[in-house]
Amino acid sequence: MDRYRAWLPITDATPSISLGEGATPLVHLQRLGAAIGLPNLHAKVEGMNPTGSFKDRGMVLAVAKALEGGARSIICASTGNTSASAAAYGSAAGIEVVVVLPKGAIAAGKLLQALVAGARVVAVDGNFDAALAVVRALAARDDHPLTLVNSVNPHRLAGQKTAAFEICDDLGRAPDALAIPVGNAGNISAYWAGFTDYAMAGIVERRPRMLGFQAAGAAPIVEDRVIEHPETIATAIRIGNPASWRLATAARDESDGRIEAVTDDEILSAYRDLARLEGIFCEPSSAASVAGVTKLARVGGIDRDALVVAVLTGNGLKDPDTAHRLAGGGIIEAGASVDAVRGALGWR
Ligand code: AN7
Repeated sequence: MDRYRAWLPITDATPSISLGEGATPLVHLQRLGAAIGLPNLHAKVEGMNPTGSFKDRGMVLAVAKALEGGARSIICASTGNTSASAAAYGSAAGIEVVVVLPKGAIAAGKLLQALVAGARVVAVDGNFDAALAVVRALAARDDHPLTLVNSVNPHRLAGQKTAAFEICDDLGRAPDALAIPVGNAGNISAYWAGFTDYAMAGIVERRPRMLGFQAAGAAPIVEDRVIEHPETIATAIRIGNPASWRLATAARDESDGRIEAVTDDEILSAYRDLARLEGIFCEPSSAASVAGVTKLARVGGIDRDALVVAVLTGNGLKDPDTAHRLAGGGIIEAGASVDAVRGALGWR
C-alpha cells in the first residue's frame, strides 16, 4: 500500500494496517521452462504473502477502507484464501469477521487460519456460488451492518493491481504474456487493470496477452455457461458462476488472450513439477497457470522467446491433504540405525 500509494484510493484518513503484503519474488523457472520449451518463463510467487496468498494485496486495502468508513464487521464467502486473509486483517484491525464457506470443500490450512484467528466460521450446505449469494444478501441488509470484502468490493481489485505493477517494475517492461488461474475472475481483472494503468501512464509500452486457466470441471467462462456443480481437486477455483466474469472476458479480448481449461491431472502434474524442478511449493489451484502454459506451449500457442510470467497464487502448505495424497506414499520406514537406513535406501 505504501509503495503504490499514488495508484490506490488512499487518503490521509485511511489507516495503515499492513502485515507486509506484496514485494513477492519473481523467479526465473529455468529447469521447468527448459523442459517445456519456454526459456523465459517466470513465476510470481504470491504464496509468499502474509497469509500465504495473493488475497492479502486486496484485503489490506478493503479492510483499511472499511475501517476508514467506520465499519465494525466484515463478511465474505470463500473457497478458503479470502477467508484466511479476511480473518487475519480483520483480527488485526479489531473488528468482527464472519466467513461463509462451502462445507467440506476448503483446504485444511485455510480453514484453520480463519479459526485460529478467531473469525466466526459458518459452513453452508452448498458450494461457493451459493455462499457468495448468501453473503451478498446479508451485506445488503441493515439490521447487522457488514462490509462485504469479496472481490465485488472494488478496493479488493484495486489492491490486487499492485502485483502487475511489481512485475513490470522488476522486469523493466511488461511481460509478453501473463498466465493466471481463474476462479471468481477477480485477479485476472485486477492484473489487467494494473497493466493498463502502467501503459496509460507510459511506464510500459505494451500490455501482455492475458492467459487465464480454469479447472476443466469448473470452467464456466470457457464453456460460456454457469456450471451448477463445479468439481475439481483445485478447491480454490471450484467456482461455477464467477462474479467478475465480464471483466475477465474483456481482459481476454482486449489483450488478444485466451481463457482455457486444464484438467486436474494437468494441474497436479504442474504442481509436482514446480516442486521437483524449481523448489516451489504452491497450492494445486495455483499450478493451473503453469499447467496452462505447458499445454499452450506444446501446441505452439506461445512463442518460444516470449517473456511469460505465471502467477502462483497461493502457498502449497495450505492444502496438506492434496500433498499427502500425491506424495505421502514416498516415506521409507527403517530402524534407527545406520545399517537399517542404508538398507532402506538400497545402499548395499
Ligand atoms: C490460490 O478465496 O475465490 O479468479 O474465495 O485462492 O480472483 O477468484 C480464491 C481464489 C486462484 C482464483 N488461486 O482467483 C476465495 C477465492 C488461488 C485462489 C484463485 C483463488 P480469482
